Amino acid sequence: MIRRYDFGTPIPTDAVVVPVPVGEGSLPHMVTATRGGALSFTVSLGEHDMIFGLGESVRGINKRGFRYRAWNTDDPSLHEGRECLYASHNLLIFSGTCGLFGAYFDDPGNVVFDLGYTDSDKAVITSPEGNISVYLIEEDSLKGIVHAFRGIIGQSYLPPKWAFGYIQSRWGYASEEEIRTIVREHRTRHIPLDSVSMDIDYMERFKDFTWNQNNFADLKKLTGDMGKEHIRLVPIIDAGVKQEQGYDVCDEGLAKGYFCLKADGKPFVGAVWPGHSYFPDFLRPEVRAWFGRQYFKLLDAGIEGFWNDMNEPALFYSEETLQEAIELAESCKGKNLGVEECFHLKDVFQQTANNMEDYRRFYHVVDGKNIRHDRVHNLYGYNMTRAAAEGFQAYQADKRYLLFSRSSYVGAHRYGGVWQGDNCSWWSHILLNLKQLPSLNMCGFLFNGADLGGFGQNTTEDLLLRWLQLGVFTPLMRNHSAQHTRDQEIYRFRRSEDMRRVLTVRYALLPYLYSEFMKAALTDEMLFRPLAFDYPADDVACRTEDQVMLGGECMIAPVYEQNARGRHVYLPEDMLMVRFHSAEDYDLLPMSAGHHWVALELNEFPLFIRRGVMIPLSRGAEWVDAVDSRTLTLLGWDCGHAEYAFYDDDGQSKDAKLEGHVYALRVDAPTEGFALDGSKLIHGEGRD
Ligand code: MIG
Repeated sequence: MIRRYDFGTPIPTDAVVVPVPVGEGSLPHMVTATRGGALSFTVSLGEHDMIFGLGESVRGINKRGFRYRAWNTDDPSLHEGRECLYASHNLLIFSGTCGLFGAYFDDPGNVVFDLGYTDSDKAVITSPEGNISVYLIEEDSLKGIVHAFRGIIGQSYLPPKWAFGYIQSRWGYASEEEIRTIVREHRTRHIPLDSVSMDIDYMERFKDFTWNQNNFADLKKLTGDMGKEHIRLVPIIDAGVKQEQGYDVCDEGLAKGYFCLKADGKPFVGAVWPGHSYFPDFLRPEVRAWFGRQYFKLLDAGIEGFWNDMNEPALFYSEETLQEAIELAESCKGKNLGVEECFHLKDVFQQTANNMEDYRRFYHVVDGKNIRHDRVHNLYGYNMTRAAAEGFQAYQADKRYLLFSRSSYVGAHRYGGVWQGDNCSWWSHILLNLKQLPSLNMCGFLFNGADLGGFGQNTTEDLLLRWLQLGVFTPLMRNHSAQHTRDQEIYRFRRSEDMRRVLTVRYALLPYLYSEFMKAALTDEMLFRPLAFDYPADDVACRTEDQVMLGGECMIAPVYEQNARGRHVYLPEDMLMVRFHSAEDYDLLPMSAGHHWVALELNEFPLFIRRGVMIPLSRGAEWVDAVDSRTLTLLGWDCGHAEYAFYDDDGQSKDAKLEGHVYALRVDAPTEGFALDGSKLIHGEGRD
């Protein structure tokens, strides 16, 4: 049961798209209080109560014990002290003596979630101005709460099937030649590959919807040639539009009044990659329609997928903040600065980026009224994504496009996926990646993935290999790294053959992963779940955060420590371990419930399948379109009469549905149109 409780004048966000009845009386489970203009909601916590949710954020799957903040921020250092990352997903799920309920805090401003940080026995959620809708969700299970929440926020975005292929990316690819080389290096070595991302250097001086005429002289020819190699190019689009006379997007946006304005009615200018830039007011439908149409230029050139960046929006500086800093510096000139003053001076220059004063300097138009940016800050990336998706819809209504964004808010999950921002080549970020998967899924973001191998800092061969072993299971599987860091393409490394073998497993599992993804999206379920969701009565499972459930059948447990030759795994029930070396080479080991030390050399990684069910494995391929999803092997233990509900479709039609697309796969009664090979099936304790 879901009820809505409104406080003040909530700002429309379109996060929730299904009408929810208004609750009577006061908000259950929480004490509501006002302080200054702020409004707080307090939940009293029992000692072992757990709190789930918050989508893209740092720390545990159980969010208890820290303070988080909803404030989409471009800061490429995802350390444990960060209160906010690139996205705001304001869902909390409480479980324990405090009750079993979810609460969605729909307020696009700077909401603070103090989850047992100030007072360990209290969760206090504060809305800065008290204009908020709280959706209270009461169901009898954790899964049920998420399912109900997902039911009111609308169906998750469906990517095309090819988007599940491996994507090679790097900030710095600057020419057609370079892209052709990368593709060749993969193809000649038989390293599977479906796409190459194009980062900002493909543009003409960082101008959105342009491409460099010297280095990409004929983009249409390039996409055509790539198409013959079964490769799609995926260009980046940034939020800021370069200020430049004669640049059509700039001129048109100004003429039509589509950019965010300051209080004096002049367009706000902030500096990002193109230098001085304007910021489209994506909150207005007519601006979204206009911006969405700009994508046609690249769609016409054969592009079928994009990533939207810098849409928190990131600001390097504004003239105003920079001027203040310069004035301060000038006032210091010739003075004998004390330590404090000197540090202050440095800070002031640091703080010209993503400065709160700048976010208070410009306005959006919502329902005909001017509204200051900081009050709707977290809606910006969401509506940029929406603009793109609405553009694709207008371009070709029945086709799925790949789209993923850096910044998001609940609601954006209907229009695109996300990537988890600028991580680093650190082992701890493999674990962060893992923990974010179920939390993102709770909030509707099923299509997601982190920069495999790490974005910032220099990767190492073993880190990339281990991270790919997790990436095998994430819907977006993209190797991406920052400029000036060590080369990170698979073929650069001595162990590239081991990495290639990891990718063969991705493509062999693709029919299964796609099937589970689509079923989850079409039925408002999670692809990845905390163990606590599946085994709520098992306290060890509830506290296990370095393993997550995948789909209806599996559990994953990646190795995330350097030099490890295995790891501890907790099995909440009997499971079959598939220890992969490659798609053709794997061991099947039945294991009983309990604690295990699992040996896993650098070129080995596990997938656990519940006893009594099975999953399909294909023969793989070097690109998605070549994967034969009608010739399958079934893997399982003790599941001779089990059935796998296999979803498959053409991979591109927009109106995907379960009806007519689910096939019951059984070993003893093969489904028509499928070639099944039951030879890998294990029955009872034995193996064949
Ligand atoms: O300020 O486009 O997160 O993936 O490579 C950095 C350059 C801008 C941030 C993105 C990253 C991308 C980079 N961008």
